[in-house]
Amino acid sequence: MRIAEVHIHNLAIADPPIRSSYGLHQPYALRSILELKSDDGVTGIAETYGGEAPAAALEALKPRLIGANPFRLTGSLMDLIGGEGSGDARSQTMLVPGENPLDANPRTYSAVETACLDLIGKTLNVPLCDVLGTRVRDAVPFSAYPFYKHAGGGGEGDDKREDEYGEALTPEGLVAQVRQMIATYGFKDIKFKTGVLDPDIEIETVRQLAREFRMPVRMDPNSAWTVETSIRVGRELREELGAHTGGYLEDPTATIDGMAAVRRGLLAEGIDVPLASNVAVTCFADLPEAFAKNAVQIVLCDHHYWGGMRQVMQLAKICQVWGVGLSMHSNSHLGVSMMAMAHVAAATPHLTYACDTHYPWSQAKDEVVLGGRVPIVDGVIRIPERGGLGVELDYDQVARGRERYAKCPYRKRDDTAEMRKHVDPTWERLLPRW
Ligand code: GKR
Ligand code: MG
Repeated sequence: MRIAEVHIHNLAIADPPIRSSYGLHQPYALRSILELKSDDGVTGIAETYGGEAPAAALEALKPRLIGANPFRLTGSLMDLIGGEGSGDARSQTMLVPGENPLDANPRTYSAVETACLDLIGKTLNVPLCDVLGTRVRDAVPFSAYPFYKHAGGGGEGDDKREDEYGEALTPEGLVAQVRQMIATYGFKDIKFKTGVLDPDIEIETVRQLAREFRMPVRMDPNSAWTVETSIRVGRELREELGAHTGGYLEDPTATIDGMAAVRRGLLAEGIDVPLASNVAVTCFADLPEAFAKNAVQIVLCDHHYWGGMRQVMQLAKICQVWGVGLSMHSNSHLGVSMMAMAHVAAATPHLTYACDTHYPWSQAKDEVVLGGRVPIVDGVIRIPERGGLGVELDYDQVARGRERYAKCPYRKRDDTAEMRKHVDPTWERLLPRW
């Protein structure tokens, strides 16, 4: 089997105005779809970050993809995930995920790997997690992912969307948002994006969420706080976020040293609120320092930028050996990424928390998966007994996504620009802000 055709689709999908310490989401999130078609006429697909740079990187790789054997292709691309500047090096830039030039190669590699594994799975009629070979669960749990949010449903002009969730800028608004998400998807865990409002309001919001839903809550201010503020929040929320609840505090402050200082400060007071990270720790090269300094008790994996699914499985094993938990990070995405996340989670034994997903923030109108949105029922995605990812592309929907991309002015994610446009013309991303 050889790869005969490679297609890359740039898509724009409506995205509501949700907030984080990065700023405000633009009306469209950008995604790329990669298709690898074999000479047998089978097509493997992958979804990754969108906009100009990720698509150009995939485009540039075409000559190495055409004619390649998909069973061996990812082995011949190891230069993208090993060696200087390609995945073995430190990659922290504090830029939004998907816009970090230092992990561009692992992201490109990951898309090719996912498409190859899908192609192999579809050719053999074997689900992708069974191609990976270590399926340990058939149903993968995901978390509700509430955000502080302005009014609006995303999209622009005559493509402006209904506001499914409404504004949520108060503790009560957040509780209402989570109630709606849980009613629709049945989630059993809550991952709450913070670093947006004064920490006292966010503390109150977590308290209300924990009281109302009685399920594990995680709080992620994306490095918006000082070490002192982080310790104070950990102290005040020890009952809501403590290890005994299945909760955690994610990236309260920037840098491995900052995280280590927060952990030390909390432990000195006898408080076991574990710290998770997808900001202080973004690649394998961060692990030795992070573990040596006890900066991170849970790593958030993400096959999109950790260099693919098999790298995530290796990360899981390293974490297990070091007694560190593993959770899964997410950015705005469609059903192809959703299924890839579910398959790698199904095949990763040491996955100790329900995974994050932005999927509730995307809309059926933009879904490119044939048959519509991937179902999340009772908070889980069930692995379908179909080959590869278990989903195919709906080419009419892909064409609509391409059209939206062509029409919209966005070519990269820029939450600061959007914040200045709609909320505060003088806004700057401050780390720490509080
Ligand atoms: O979508 O605004 C967002 C999130 O803040 C996202 O960019 C983060 O990557 O979900 C993420 C996280 O867990 O840090
Ligand atoms: Mg995070």
